[in-house]
Amino acid sequence: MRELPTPLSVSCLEDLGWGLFHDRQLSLLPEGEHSPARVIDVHRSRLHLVAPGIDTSLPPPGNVDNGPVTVGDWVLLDRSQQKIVGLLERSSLFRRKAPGTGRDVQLIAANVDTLLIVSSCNLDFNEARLERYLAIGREAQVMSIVVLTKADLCDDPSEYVKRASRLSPGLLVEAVNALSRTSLSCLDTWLAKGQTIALLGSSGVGKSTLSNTLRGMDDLATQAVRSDDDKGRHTTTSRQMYRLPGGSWIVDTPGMRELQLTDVQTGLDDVFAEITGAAKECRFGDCTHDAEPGCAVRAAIESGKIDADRFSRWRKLVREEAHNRESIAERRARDKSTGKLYKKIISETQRKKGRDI
Ligand SMILES: Nc1nc2c(ncn2[C@@H]2O[C@H](COP(=O)(O)OP(=O)(O)OP(=O)(O)O)[C@@H](O)[C@H]2O)c(=O)[nH]1
Ligand SMILES: [Mg+2]
Ligand SMILES: [Zn+2]
Repeated sequence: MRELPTPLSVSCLEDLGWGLFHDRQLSLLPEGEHSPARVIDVHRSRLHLVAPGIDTSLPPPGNVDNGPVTVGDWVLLDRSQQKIVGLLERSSLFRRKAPGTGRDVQLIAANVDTLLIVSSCNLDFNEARLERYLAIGREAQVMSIVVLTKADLCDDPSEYVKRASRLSPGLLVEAVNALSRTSLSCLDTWLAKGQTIALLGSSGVGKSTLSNTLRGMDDLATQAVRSDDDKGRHTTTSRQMYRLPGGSWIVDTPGMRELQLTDVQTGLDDVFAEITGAAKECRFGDCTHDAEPGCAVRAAIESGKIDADRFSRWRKLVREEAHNRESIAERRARDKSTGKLYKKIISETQRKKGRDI
């Protein structure tokens, strides 16, 4: 078994981010039969679970990578605390199509309050990639902040901030030096006790560096990026939650090589609101915005109200998302086991209480 770090002691569930949303679900279950615990580490074949008086590592129900449980999840343990018997509904969930050609969905993190989309003020910076992360954050309805690291290595970070700010109205963008705690004080508002923040971004942007600085420790492995293209070396390999000094939690994740979207229609509509808004004014409801008469989107591009590059990126994402969603739905129809664990606890609840969750 993998060696666990020093046991985490939490005095109450609230210390772990437990709140009304999950409490309501628990209140529908028979008292004393299940105890909730939070998944703070997903690593190969084990889930690390923590709750008051519990710090344990158990095998997940099903396959870890594409399985039904992810970091940040609240699971229910049986009375002996030896087995996971249920999964609580999530207040938020990030997911993507699993890398490669398969039709699996990979869950990234659950029950997150704030998403930090991390990129750097260097060659990593890429609008199209940021829009992908933003769509995931908006779909999950969590506050998303773009954090641009390595501002200390850049002559004019404000150029990057400007470019990122244009990606969504009102988007909060912070340029920081991830090695300096003072520079990260702009994030303090999101770090209140019991809050969970997650870091997403490509390899080498400084997610683990930022976690280390916020924790006031430097035990998470970090590695210099390649000098020719600023790409990272995929140093972090597991998704793990760490407690910060003020009592919030940070989820560090491995850098993503590929972020294929699925099930984020609303998120895309939201990130590209100026395009979806204009599309409502097109003469034909099914306008493809190619050559139809009365196309309000093309008119807005011509008048400069909509950026042509953003339109091309939107179109690419909408097609990709629809393709992935459809192929995954087909697969789901064949594989009814997805969501079995959740359904199990719901049906058990309904049977015992005769009520709806
Ligand atoms: N000067 C400076 N260096 C930084 C900053 N952020 C990260 N670095 C450096 O960038 C390199 C990569 O940082 P990591 O924290 O390993 O990046 P990561 O995002 O965790 O990468 P993966 O684990 O591979 O996904 C390290 O050498 C860090 O010291 C920053 O804001 N300023
Ligand atoms: Mg890392
Ligand atoms: Zn149109």
